[in-house]
Amino acid sequence: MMGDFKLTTVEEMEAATEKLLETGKKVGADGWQYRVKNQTPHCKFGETGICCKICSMGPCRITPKAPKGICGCDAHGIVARNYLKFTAGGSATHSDHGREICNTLYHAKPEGPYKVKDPEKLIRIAKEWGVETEGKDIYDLAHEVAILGLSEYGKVFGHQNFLKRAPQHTQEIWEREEIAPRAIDREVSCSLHMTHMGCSSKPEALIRQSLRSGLSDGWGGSMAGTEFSDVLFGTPKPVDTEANLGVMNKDNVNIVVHGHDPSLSEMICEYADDPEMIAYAKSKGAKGITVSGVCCTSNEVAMRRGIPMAGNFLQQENVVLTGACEAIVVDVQCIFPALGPLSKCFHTKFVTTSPIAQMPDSEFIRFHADTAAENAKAIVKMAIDNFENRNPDLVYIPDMKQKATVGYSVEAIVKTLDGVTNSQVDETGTTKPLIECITSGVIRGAVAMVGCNNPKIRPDYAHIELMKKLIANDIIVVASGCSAQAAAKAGLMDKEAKNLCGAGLKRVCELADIPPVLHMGSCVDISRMMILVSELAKDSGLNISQLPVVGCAPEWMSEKAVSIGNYVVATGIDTFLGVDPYVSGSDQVSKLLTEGLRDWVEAAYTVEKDIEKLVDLMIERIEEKRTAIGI
Ligand code: XCC
Repeated sequence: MMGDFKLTTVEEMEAATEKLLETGKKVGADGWQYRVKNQTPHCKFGETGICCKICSMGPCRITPKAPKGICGCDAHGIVARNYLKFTAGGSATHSDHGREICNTLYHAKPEGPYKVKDPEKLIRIAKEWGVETEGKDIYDLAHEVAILGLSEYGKVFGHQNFLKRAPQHTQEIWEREEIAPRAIDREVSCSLHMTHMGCSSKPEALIRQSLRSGLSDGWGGSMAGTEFSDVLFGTPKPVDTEANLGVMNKDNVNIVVHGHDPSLSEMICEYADDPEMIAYAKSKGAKGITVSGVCCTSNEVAMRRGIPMAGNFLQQENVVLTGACEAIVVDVQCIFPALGPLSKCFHTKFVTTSPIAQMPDSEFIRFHADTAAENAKAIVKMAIDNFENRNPDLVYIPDMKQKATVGYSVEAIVKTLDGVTNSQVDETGTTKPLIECITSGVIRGAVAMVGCNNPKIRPDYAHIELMKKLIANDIIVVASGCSAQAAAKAGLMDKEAKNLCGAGLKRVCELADIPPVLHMGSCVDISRMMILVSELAKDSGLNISQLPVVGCAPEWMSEKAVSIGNYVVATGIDTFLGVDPYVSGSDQVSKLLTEGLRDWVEAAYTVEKDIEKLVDLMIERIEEKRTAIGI
């Protein structure tokens, strides 16, 4: 019996967007849907990666008549150089986010606003890094570990600390292939050095560095971001929440948090919950305050606090178009500059808070760890004061939301799946019960669904359709970023979605009381997935590349996604993309990424724009891996 459970379809979401765009027309608002039309068709040189503008002799563009740039670089060198620059951009971005979290940890104090919420995890990391923990005050320890974390960025000698978490075999590959990242910042600098005019133009060298720069993100900056966010704000545990635009409440002051760094959103949530603030909101005619989120900052607060998710990347303009958003408060990354002018068409305050992401038509309230409490209070108050400026004639919140259970950190997954196998309950907290489910074939394998939306792909459609087919084939899905939000909006994180699974996965969902798509967090939290596969490999005695596990980013768009792709592949996991990373202009680079990498790191990319084919290729790959290990 499926009871009342019904997925929200992409068609229904599109109909809601259409209606919101109607409101937009009334007030003269722009939208990405219109801008895409103006930008299409895209420049073929850019799209295939054969435009070079790294020096001022150009720009040089490769054509049959002009097969080389002025310096003599051919299409392969140009494409590979652009690919490395793209990766370095993503790596820098994730890693700088991680640095900010280390900095927040450094500012943690017993009296707040930032406290240590998971001291056990802090102690675990400290021991792992060889720090004496005995008899030490937890805040002294936090400061010591924070400084060590920050030092990873400029480490003078050796490799990053977290690499030791990988299985021995993986570490040996990284050593052998000379892709073990050194200092986190060094890999980004080195990448930009290599792509400077007159340095590398050999695809192999540039792609090798792309892997190393990616690894410095996934096993360095992103991992620091995840781990120290857990220390500060708590390691996620399963929690119920809701997703899609219907989580906004027309009777309440609506504050939408958007971006990536939980240091800001955690404080906003804290103050929006303050009885004094709620009373103030009531004094202004509202019934209360609703905080909801967009993009990864939403994933962060959903995972830890159950804060509802208003939407993902391509839904960010929709929250303003509801006419019921008092403030959209952003920190860094994936924020449309369009939000400034759009907010001006409504009463919405567009509040930027980071020197890293400053935009026209926004109110800039500089957020700092030292003044976080007063900054957050000021923002919440500003939103409340803005409630009376709302134009009721423009308010339309689509009645569309789904229940979701989120919060599946590795710790939570291990704990939750512990009771699944009735043969033995593993008391030691290993991944063995999960391995048992996979070896017995109850679960065929796992897919890590990650990444963004991209107008090149019908938004959310690829995420949702792929996941539906995977779970129907008894493949469990772990998801993060905007992919996770697509799943939640559709209803795939409702435990009732077990009814869409094959018999094996359905049984596991019932026994463990989990949804078939597990929300593992934001995009920096793909580092959690790296830990999970490492543990699976260690506990099963297999190499990561032998596990029936693949990664997939069907609608990716950002530089960060390419950095992620590189570290996922370099960790030994085949990765499937639905959008080409601007490399089709070089058969050599394309071949290297889709085949050659396998000789280096035992995994490679598959790029397939046909979503049906993409999912079938993943299922095929998982079955091949099962056969290869004899299960
Ligand atoms: Fe951004 Fe992280 Fe992509 Fe979503 S998935 S569009 S990068 S928010 Ni990270």
